[in-house]
Amino acid sequence: MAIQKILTVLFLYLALAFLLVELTNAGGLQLGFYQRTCPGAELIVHQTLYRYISRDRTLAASLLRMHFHDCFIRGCDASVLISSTGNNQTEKDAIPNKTLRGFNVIDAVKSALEKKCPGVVSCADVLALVARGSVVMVGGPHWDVPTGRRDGRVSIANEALFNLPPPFANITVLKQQFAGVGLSVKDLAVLSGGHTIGIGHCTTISDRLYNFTGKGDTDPALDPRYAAQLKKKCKPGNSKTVVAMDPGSFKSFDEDYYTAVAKRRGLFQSDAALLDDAETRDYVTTQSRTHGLTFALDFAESMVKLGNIGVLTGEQGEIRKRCAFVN
Ligand code: HEM
Ligand SMILES: *[C@@H]1O[C@H](CO)[C@@H](O)[C@H](O)[C@H]1NC(C)=O
Ligand SMILES: *[C@@H]1O[C@H](CO)[C@@H](O)[C@H](O)[C@H]1NC(C)=O
Ligand SMILES: *[C@@H]1O[C@H](CO)[C@@H](O)[C@H](O)[C@H]1NC(C)=O
Ligand SMILES: CC(=O)N[C@H]1CO[C@H](CO)[C@@H](O)[C@@H]1O
Repeated sequence: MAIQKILTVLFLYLALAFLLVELTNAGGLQLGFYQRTCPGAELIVHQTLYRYISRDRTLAASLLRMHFHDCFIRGCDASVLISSTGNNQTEKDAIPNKTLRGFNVIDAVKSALEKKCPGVVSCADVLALVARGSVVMVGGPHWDVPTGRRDGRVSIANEALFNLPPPFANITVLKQQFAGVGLSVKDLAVLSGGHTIGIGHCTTISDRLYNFTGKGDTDPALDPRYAAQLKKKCKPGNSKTVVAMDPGSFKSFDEDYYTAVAKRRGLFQSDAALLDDAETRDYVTTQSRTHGLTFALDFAESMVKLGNIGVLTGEQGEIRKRCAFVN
């Protein structure tokens, strides 16, 4: 027993050491990119973010999701933050984004940074650092965030609609969409664990509860007793109410998500779909059985990969002055 424990700890340390070497220069980004140009940048991000999250823990979930949405569309270039103008409908206006909250937090962080070192820290890096800080502040793992991302100049509503996985996606679609941005099947299983925090709107599961195949039926992949509970909260046509994705601990980053999914209590079809593929199912059941033995480390690793998707570096893009507008 003792030997097993020592080996496990040793393994985790080795994996972490390997990860750090592996990722220090990933994708043209580097750790401590702002060390000379804006000393204390990460501290400013952390302190500003803490002011908001200590008042409202539920913001953490939305801020994590914001980084995910950003990276899936045109890479992590802060295109998710650009406001629509004139006839330009940007990602912010796309349906999946209507439920994002916390844009004001990003603006506050960016203002604090601009005060200290104007025009230096990109909004894309702000999103990456805020996502990490959010997870840490609600009890999740810490990871080193390589920085040096530049901000994009383009944001198109339709791209968000077509490139973000919808909550009714099956496992084939999910694997395709993750592969499309260079993420593995394991990354899919691991990053879905982000649903350990946060909420979903009743509208998102309404068909699952009341009209799964268009015949007034319920998704058979959902535990019937859980479906009954959800129906009490989410009456047909209710668009305002929200339900926790990881009931009991939706404000804390833990590994309970996998237990819920294993018990067929994942909120979305995309959560339930993790049971439809051998590799993702194995990940779900293993994390559930071992109380998330490797989840924290896996999540840290996959988040760094997520944060590397299609980044602009060097002379590409720009450093936006205000995150909602291109310069
Ligand atoms: C695998 C495909 C995914 C799908 C289909 C999906 C879909 C969704 C949907 C529909 C919502 C609910 C929005 C609402 O009704 O307010 C949601 C919330 C959320 N998602 Fe995902 N998601 C996916 C992956 C991810 C990933 C990779 C992350 C981050 C690592 C993530 C983090 C979150 C968080 C934290 C929330 C809660 C937001 C809040 O409380 O405001 N999701 N997701
Ligand atoms: C606005 O739309 C035009 C045409 O689609 C595009 O070239 C331009 O980059 C868009 N602006 C932004 C901010 O996305
Ligand atoms: C998954 O969904 C896609 C798109 O809706 C569909 O074309 C495909 O047949 C589905 N695959 C399975 C295995 O259900
Ligand atoms: C159920 O789905 C069918 C087919 O998509 C649709 O015609 C019908 O209006 C839906 N019923 C309700 C109550 O939403
Ligand atoms: C303009 C628009 O509809 N975009 C929305 C994206 O989501 C944020 C946060 O809920 C709203 O403030 C925006 O209005």
